[in-house]
Amino acid sequence: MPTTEGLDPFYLIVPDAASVARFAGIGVRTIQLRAKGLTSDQARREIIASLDATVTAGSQLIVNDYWREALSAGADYIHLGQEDLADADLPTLKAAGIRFGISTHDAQELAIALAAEPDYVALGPIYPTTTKATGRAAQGVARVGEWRTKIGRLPLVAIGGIGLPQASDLIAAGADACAVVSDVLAAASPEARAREWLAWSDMGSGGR
Ligand code: TZP
Ligand code: MG
Repeated sequence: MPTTEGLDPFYLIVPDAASVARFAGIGVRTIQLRAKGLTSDQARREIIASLDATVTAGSQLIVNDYWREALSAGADYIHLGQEDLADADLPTLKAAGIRFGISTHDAQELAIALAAEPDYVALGPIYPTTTKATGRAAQGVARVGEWRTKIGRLPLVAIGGIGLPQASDLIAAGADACAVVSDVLAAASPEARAREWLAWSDMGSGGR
């Protein structure tokens, strides 16, 4: 399925380079490396290994958090939380041609994100999730439509508690992609579940 600004409707988030390689190897096209608690050296190694895997597979890697290491390792797409924005050197990242997405949870964060001129905006948590303690109530599907209206044509990534049964509704509501952790990683067969998501994406992700 054609991607929106490099994003596949199925946007998988994984915790390490081994997982990036595992899912790039079965054809997942958009993969975020969301590794926590690494030293700078560890992060750089994880990013380089992830890039090796995704470049080989022709997948898009998006690196969460470690923007300095992503820059030095040659990554071309990063994801920044609101807490990362103050620290990130956006002019340097932009000058290096690195694209970036930004997390948002409310209208104020959206305004901050839009001012940074990101390549996508993420909205979450759409549904309750135990994967990340966001401290936020679930946004619900209607919020996706609200964000779509507010951000115009900018790609929108929905995240948080999303399973394949909900995905088409989110696309219909205005999301371009569904970012997913546990629906895939906690499945009895993560590879089989990822293939189901890929089939959904290949079929037009809900007919949009
Ligand atoms: N940011 C907002 S919710 C979330 C992140 C990283 C976790 C999404 O995980 P899951 O398991 O798909 O709910
Ligand atoms: Mg972060």
